[in-house]
Amino acid sequence: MTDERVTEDDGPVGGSDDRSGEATESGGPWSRVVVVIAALVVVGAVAAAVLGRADPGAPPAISVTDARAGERVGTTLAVYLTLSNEGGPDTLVAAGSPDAARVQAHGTDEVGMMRASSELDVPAGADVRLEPGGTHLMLEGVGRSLAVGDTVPIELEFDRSGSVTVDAQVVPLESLVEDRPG
Ligand SMILES: [Cu+2]
Repeated sequence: MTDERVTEDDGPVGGSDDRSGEATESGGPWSRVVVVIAALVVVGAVAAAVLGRADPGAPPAISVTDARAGERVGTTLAVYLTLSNEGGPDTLVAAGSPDAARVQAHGTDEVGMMRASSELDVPAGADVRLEPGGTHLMLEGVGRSLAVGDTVPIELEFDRSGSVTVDAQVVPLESLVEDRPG
Protein backbone atom coordinates (compact mmCIF):
# COMPACT_ATOMS: atom_id res chain seq x y z
CA MET A 1 0.00 0.00 0.00
CA THR A 2 2.89 2.40 0.74
CA ASP A 3 5.26 0.89 -1.84
CA GLU A 4 5.41 4.12 -3.88
CA ARG A 5 7.57 5.69 -1.17
CA VAL A 6 10.47 3.61 -2.42
CA THR A 7 10.38 5.22 -5.86
CA GLU A 8 9.85 8.72 -4.43
CA ASP A 9 13.18 8.44 -2.60
CA ASP A 10 14.92 11.35 -4.36
CA GLY A 11 15.79 13.87 -1.60
CA PRO A 12 18.83 13.47 0.66
CA VAL A 13 16.90 14.31 3.81
CA GLY A 14 13.66 12.59 2.90
CA GLY A 15 15.73 9.68 1.68
CA SER A 16 17.10 8.83 5.09
CA ASP A 17 13.61 9.13 6.57
CA ASP A 18 12.19 6.81 3.94
CA ARG A 19 14.93 4.29 4.44
CA SER A 20 14.29 3.97 8.17
CA GLY A 21 10.56 3.65 7.48
CA GLU A 22 11.28 0.97 4.89
CA ALA A 23 13.39 -1.07 7.27
CA THR A 24 10.51 -1.58 9.64
CA GLU A 25 7.70 -2.15 7.14
CA SER A 26 9.40 -3.80 4.17
CA GLY A 27 9.19 -7.40 5.36
CA GLY A 28 6.23 -7.65 2.97
CA PRO A 29 7.98 -6.92 -0.40
CA TRP A 30 11.12 -8.89 0.50
CA SER A 31 9.26 -11.97 1.65
CA ARG A 32 7.38 -11.84 -1.67
CA VAL A 33 10.72 -11.88 -3.53
CA VAL A 34 11.84 -14.87 -1.47
CA VAL A 35 8.61 -16.71 -2.28
CA VAL A 36 9.05 -16.01 -6.01
CA ILE A 37 12.67 -17.27 -5.94
CA ALA A 38 11.63 -20.40 -4.03
CA ALA A 39 8.88 -21.05 -6.60
CA LEU A 40 11.38 -20.69 -9.47
CA VAL A 41 13.74 -23.15 -7.78
CA VAL A 42 10.90 -25.69 -7.44
CA VAL A 43 9.83 -25.20 -11.08
CA GLY A 44 13.44 -25.65 -12.20
CA ALA A 45 13.84 -28.87 -10.22
CA VAL A 46 10.61 -30.32 -11.64
CA ALA A 47 11.66 -29.37 -15.19
CA ALA A 48 15.07 -31.00 -14.69
CA ALA A 49 13.38 -34.19 -13.45
CA VAL A 50 10.94 -34.28 -16.37
CA LEU A 51 13.70 -33.53 -18.88
CA GLY A 52 15.94 -36.21 -17.36
CA ARG A 53 17.29 -36.95 -20.84
CA ALA A 54 20.02 -34.38 -20.28
CA ASP A 55 21.57 -36.21 -17.31
CA PRO A 56 24.68 -38.06 -18.58
CA GLY A 57 24.66 -40.32 -15.52
CA ALA A 58 21.14 -41.60 -16.30
CA PRO A 59 20.79 -45.11 -17.74
CA PRO A 60 20.17 -45.15 -21.50
CA ALA A 61 16.60 -45.87 -22.69
CA ILE A 62 16.81 -46.92 -26.32
CA SER A 63 13.95 -47.68 -28.65
CA VAL A 64 14.28 -48.76 -32.27
CA THR A 65 11.72 -47.63 -34.84
CA ASP A 66 11.26 -47.43 -38.60
CA ALA A 67 13.43 -50.52 -39.26
CA ARG A 68 13.43 -51.44 -42.95
CA ALA A 69 15.69 -53.34 -45.27
CA GLY A 70 16.41 -52.83 -48.94
CA GLU A 71 15.93 -55.80 -51.25
CA ARG A 72 18.89 -58.12 -51.45
CA VAL A 73 21.60 -57.13 -53.93
CA GLY A 74 23.67 -60.23 -54.55
CA THR A 75 24.19 -61.51 -51.01
CA THR A 76 24.14 -58.09 -49.32
CA LEU A 77 21.31 -56.08 -47.95
CA ALA A 78 21.20 -52.65 -46.24
CA VAL A 79 19.09 -51.97 -43.15
CA TYR A 80 17.89 -48.51 -42.07
CA LEU A 81 16.36 -47.64 -38.72
CA THR A 82 16.07 -44.94 -36.06
CA LEU A 83 17.63 -45.27 -32.60
CA SER A 84 15.87 -43.01 -30.07
CA ASN A 85 17.55 -42.56 -26.71
CA GLU A 86 15.44 -41.09 -23.88
CA GLY A 87 18.22 -41.65 -21.33
CA GLY A 88 21.96 -41.33 -20.91
CA PRO A 89 24.55 -41.98 -23.63
CA ASP A 90 25.11 -45.40 -25.15
CA THR A 91 27.05 -46.94 -28.02
CA LEU A 92 26.07 -49.55 -30.59
CA VAL A 93 29.07 -51.90 -30.45
CA ALA A 94 27.95 -54.85 -32.58
CA ALA A 95 25.10 -56.15 -34.72
CA GLY A 96 24.12 -59.52 -36.10
CA SER A 97 21.36 -61.43 -37.84
CA PRO A 98 20.55 -65.11 -38.16
CA ASP A 99 20.06 -64.36 -41.89
CA ALA A 100 23.56 -62.95 -42.45
CA ALA A 101 27.15 -64.09 -42.05
CA ARG A 102 28.13 -60.60 -40.90
CA VAL A 103 26.48 -57.28 -40.00
CA GLN A 104 28.47 -54.06 -39.92
CA ALA A 105 27.63 -50.41 -39.44
CA HIS A 106 28.51 -48.52 -42.61
CA GLY A 107 28.91 -44.79 -42.96
CA THR A 108 28.71 -43.14 -46.39
CA ASP A 109 31.22 -40.39 -47.14
CA GLU A 110 30.81 -37.30 -49.33
CA VAL A 111 31.55 -39.21 -52.55
CA GLY A 112 29.19 -42.06 -51.71
CA MET A 113 31.82 -44.59 -50.63
CA MET A 114 30.83 -46.84 -47.77
CA ARG A 115 33.11 -47.18 -44.77
CA ALA A 116 32.76 -49.71 -41.99
CA SER A 117 32.60 -48.26 -38.50
CA SER A 118 33.02 -50.52 -35.50
CA GLU A 119 30.91 -48.36 -33.19
CA LEU A 120 28.00 -45.98 -33.48
CA ASP A 121 27.41 -43.42 -30.72
CA VAL A 122 23.86 -42.88 -29.49
CA PRO A 123 24.16 -39.70 -27.39
CA ALA A 124 21.90 -38.84 -24.45
CA GLY A 125 18.48 -37.69 -25.60
CA ALA A 126 19.33 -38.13 -29.27
CA ASP A 127 17.57 -39.65 -32.27
CA VAL A 128 20.15 -41.34 -34.50
CA ARG A 129 18.68 -41.96 -37.95
CA LEU A 130 20.20 -44.53 -40.25
CA GLU A 131 18.88 -43.41 -43.61
CA PRO A 132 19.50 -44.08 -47.31
CA GLY A 133 22.54 -42.13 -48.44
CA GLY A 134 23.98 -42.12 -44.92
CA THR A 135 24.73 -44.57 -42.17
CA HIS A 136 23.22 -48.04 -42.47
CA LEU A 137 23.69 -51.59 -41.27
CA MET A 138 25.13 -53.79 -44.01
CA LEU A 139 24.19 -57.43 -43.95
CA GLU A 140 26.71 -59.56 -45.82
CA GLY A 141 26.48 -63.21 -46.75
CA VAL A 142 22.70 -63.27 -46.75
CA GLY A 143 21.71 -66.85 -47.57
CA ARG A 144 17.94 -66.70 -47.46
CA SER A 145 16.04 -65.29 -50.44
CA LEU A 146 14.10 -62.38 -49.02
CA ALA A 147 11.18 -60.83 -50.86
CA VAL A 148 9.45 -57.50 -50.30
CA GLY A 149 7.27 -57.88 -47.20
CA ASP A 150 9.51 -60.46 -45.53
CA THR A 151 11.16 -59.54 -42.24
CA VAL A 152 14.81 -59.83 -41.25
CA PRO A 153 15.60 -60.12 -37.54
CA ILE A 154 18.44 -57.81 -36.47
CA GLU A 155 20.21 -58.07 -33.12
CA LEU A 156 21.74 -54.84 -31.91
CA GLU A 157 24.32 -55.00 -29.12
CA PHE A 158 24.68 -51.82 -27.05
CA ASP A 159 27.51 -51.11 -24.64
CA ARG A 160 25.17 -50.24 -21.73
CA SER A 161 21.69 -51.38 -22.82
CA GLY A 162 22.77 -54.87 -23.90
CA SER A 163 20.99 -56.71 -26.67
CA VAL A 164 17.97 -55.30 -28.53
CA THR A 165 16.28 -57.28 -31.32
CA VAL A 166 14.23 -55.67 -34.07
CA ASP A 167 12.54 -56.97 -37.21
CA ALA A 168 13.32 -55.01 -40.37
CA GLN A 169 10.76 -55.30 -43.15
CA VAL A 170 12.07 -55.70 -46.67
CA VAL A 171 10.93 -52.81 -48.88
CA PRO A 172 11.50 -52.16 -52.62
CA LEU A 173 14.83 -50.50 -53.41
CA GLU A 174 12.98 -47.74 -55.30
CA SER A 175 11.16 -46.67 -52.13
CA LEU A 176 14.53 -46.17 -50.40
CA VAL A 177 15.93 -44.13 -53.28
CA GLU A 178 12.87 -41.82 -53.07
CA ASP A 179 13.70 -41.22 -49.38
CA ARG A 180 17.15 -39.99 -50.24
CA PRO A 181 17.48 -36.25 -49.67
CA GLY A 182 18.73 -34.39 -52.76
CU1 LIG B 1 27.08 -50.51 -46.83
